[in-house]
Parts: sequence; C-alpha cells; structure tokens
Amino acid sequence: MTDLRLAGLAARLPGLRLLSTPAELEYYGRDWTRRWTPAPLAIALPANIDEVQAIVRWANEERVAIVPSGGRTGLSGGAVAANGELVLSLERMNQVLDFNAVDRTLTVQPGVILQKVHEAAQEHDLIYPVDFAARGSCSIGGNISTNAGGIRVIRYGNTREWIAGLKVVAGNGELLDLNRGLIKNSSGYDFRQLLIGSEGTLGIVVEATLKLAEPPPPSQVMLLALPDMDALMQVFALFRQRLNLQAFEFFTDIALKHVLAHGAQRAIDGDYPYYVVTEFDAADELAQETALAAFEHAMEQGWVSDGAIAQSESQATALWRLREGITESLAAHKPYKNDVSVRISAVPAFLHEMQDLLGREYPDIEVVWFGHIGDGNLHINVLRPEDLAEDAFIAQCEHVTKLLAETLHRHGGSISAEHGIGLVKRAYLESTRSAAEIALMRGVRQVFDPNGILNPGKVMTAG
Ligand code: 2HG
Ligand code: ZN
Repeated sequence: MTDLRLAGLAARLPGLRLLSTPAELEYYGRDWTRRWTPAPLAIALPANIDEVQAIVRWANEERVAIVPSGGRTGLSGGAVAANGELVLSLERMNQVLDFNAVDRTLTVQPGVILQKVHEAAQEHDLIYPVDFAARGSCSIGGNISTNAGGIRVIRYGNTREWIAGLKVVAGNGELLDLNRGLIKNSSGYDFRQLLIGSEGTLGIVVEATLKLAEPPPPSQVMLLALPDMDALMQVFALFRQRLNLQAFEFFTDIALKHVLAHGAQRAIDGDYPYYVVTEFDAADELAQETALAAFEHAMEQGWVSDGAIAQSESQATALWRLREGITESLAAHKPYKNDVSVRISAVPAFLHEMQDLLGREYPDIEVVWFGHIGDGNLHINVLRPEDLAEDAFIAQCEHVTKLLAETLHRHGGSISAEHGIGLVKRAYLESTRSAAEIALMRGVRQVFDPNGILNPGKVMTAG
C-alpha cells in the first residue's frame, strides 16, 4: 500500500477490508452509466456502523472524498468514482436485522438487495411495495439515497413513503438516528426525508427501518395497443376511474422492436405506435368483468386497437417482460438516458411538442420513449447511430437534453423524475430548481458535510 493516507486508515482500522487491484478499482468505480473512466483511490468495505463512522472521520482529517456505493445500478453517475475518491461500498453490510410484527417493519442494513427485502417481507405474508426491474442488483441503501420509484409508484408512491427510520453517518462523522420508526413525529425538521433522495451528498445510510404493507389482492396483467397518445390518456383516465391500478406503464413501437429483438415474445399481432402494460386488482369474477367492460368500452371508443390479457402467471411475466426488458435490450446501443416528469395532465402536450422538435432537429436518430406514464414519468433513451463517434454523439445528446430542459421548464416539469441528478444531469439542475432553492441546497450540504467529502461534484458543484 503506497498511499500514506490509506496506510493511516489501515492502521486505524486493522480489520477493515480495503481493495485496490486495477480490476477492483474498475468494478467499484463505475455505475450503469458507463460514461466515465473509473479512477478511485481504493475501495473500503466496512462491516459495521463503527467502521463507516471511522472512515468518514478519517476522510475529514485527510480531506479524502468518499463515494458511497450500493448496487451501482444508477443511471445518473451518482456512484461514479473518477477522481481519486475512496469508494465506500456497503455491500458487506447486507443483513436483515429485525422484523417487528406489531409495527409491521423490517430493519435492514443498507447492502441488502431489493429482491431480498421483498423475500424477507413475503416470509411474514407482507410486502415491501417499491419495485423495479433492477430489483436483483440494486441495494436498499441506494434506493433510499436516490428515492427510487419504479413500476408500483402509481399505487404505493416512491421509496420515501416506506422509510420509518433511518440511521445515517453524516458527512461530519456524526451518527444520526432519524425518526426511530415513529408514525407520528411532529418535532421539527424531518431530516429522514431530507436524507432520502440526497444521492449520498449529506450522509451515508447505515441502517433503515422499512414499512411493510398487506399484499394486494390477486391481480391481472393486460397489454394494450393504442393508436395515439390522446387515446392512451383517455384509457388511463377510464382505467384509473374503474379499476384499482397497481401499474400503468407505456412504451412505443420502437421500444417494442428492441425488446422483441432481445428475445421477448410478441403478444399482439400487428404494429401500433403505443403500448401499455397495466396491472390491476382482480380478486373475483366481478372485478374481472369490470376490467373486461372497461377494455371493451375503450375498444368501442377507438382508444384501444388491440389487447391481450394474461391467463397465467407465466403469461403475466411474459407481458411484463415487454416493458421491464427495455433497458436491457437497449444497453448494447449505449443509449443516452433522460428521465423526466411532468404533471399527468401535461403529458400529451409535452410529448407531442418533444416528439415534433426531435423529429425536426434530429430526423435520423432513434429515440426510444417508455416509462411510468401513470406517474407522468417518461424515459427517453437516445440511441447512438453506429457511424457516429462517441464524442459527437454525446454532444448531440447534450443538445437534446437542453431542448428537453427548456420544454420541461415551460411545462413545469422536472429533468429528473426518479434517477437523480448525479453527474449526468448536474448542468440542468437550474432548469428544474430555482436559484434560491439551489443556494439553500448548497447551504444544507455545507451543514451536513462541512469539508465537502461526500460525493463531491454530484447533484451540484460546490458553488
Ligand atoms: C425503468 O423504468 C428504469 O425501466 C430504467 O427506470 C429506465 O433505462 C431507462 O432509461
Ligand atoms: Zn423507470
């Protein structure tokens, strides 16, 4: 170990696992964005809260930047370490600590994978309702740090709705025990909520108490093909009024093309511009008849062109794959990702305007639209043409994002709906948050992390 600062850390914490081979630096230094060349100083894998606290105190003394690291499935560069930072991976702190049947809570360490949280809740006939395609790789600490959303937000809300208590090591090294599982706690500022979604810039999540819920009634999954966006919004209004929706997700024909090419199975013949995968409560015959009636009404109105309803668990999984497989099916094209939101009522106008604008300015680039339309959250993946060099492509995409940011600003939307700001969207923060808000954000950061050691450069520059 040549770095004197690291030698000091190792001497202070003899049991601490530290990694520094080139392969390890590369592996832990990047997230799913794949845009930056990883260059961390080393990787620390603490085994407990005391070690996390000792690392943060050491980092303050030595002025070493820390990148907190979970499953690194983020898409905004929030977990990238490209500037000699110490990556603090929580992956060894991966135990479910406690289940409380009376409170209906599960207390977990931050490195627990989301799928394992789901399984732990199911063991007690309950659910942890936040869910999305990266469930097998992302960690609960990362979910909390980014206030992850996903495919059930329409029913259950974002991660922040499900956190009853949070232990964090703040940037100044203090251990904070926030909200302690209380349902009601009207005793001043709610730092738990402030920490959720702060992208590792205020503190490191070291333990969380999660709320659990009753499982929903048995459900049905339906695929709909639609002629245009206005029809899609009519169907959304109809289904939301008549059914208890668990999910309402959309994608375009271009997304379908990629997901089919990647091995998913076609469920509807014919080609249509828009598709929806929706899941809703269907506990009994009456609920199923209501759903069928809503579908038939939508067909009669010409809002739906065709549809398929899953008759078994495996068919439901196959329909969901059409939506959940999109990200993976695009990965080889090195897409440039945008994740935006507007109010639901503004979706059609925003989408039309953006599609027209992109069609005019960039008729030759392939843009894939999909996402959580029931939450007003659209994912816009711009695919790199094979003959375009990486640098030229990024420059083009930055321009697309600028156009998006301007259009979103006019529609009162946000440049990041659920993926965070990280590095990727830092330059566009001002399109969504006012100068006064950003100044306050910098002030808050200074209070929690006076030496600026936590995830520097992420979300916003030091100012
Ligand atoms: C999803 O909804 C994820 O599938 C990923 O948020 C979105 O790949 C994307 O752009
Ligand atoms: Zn999403």
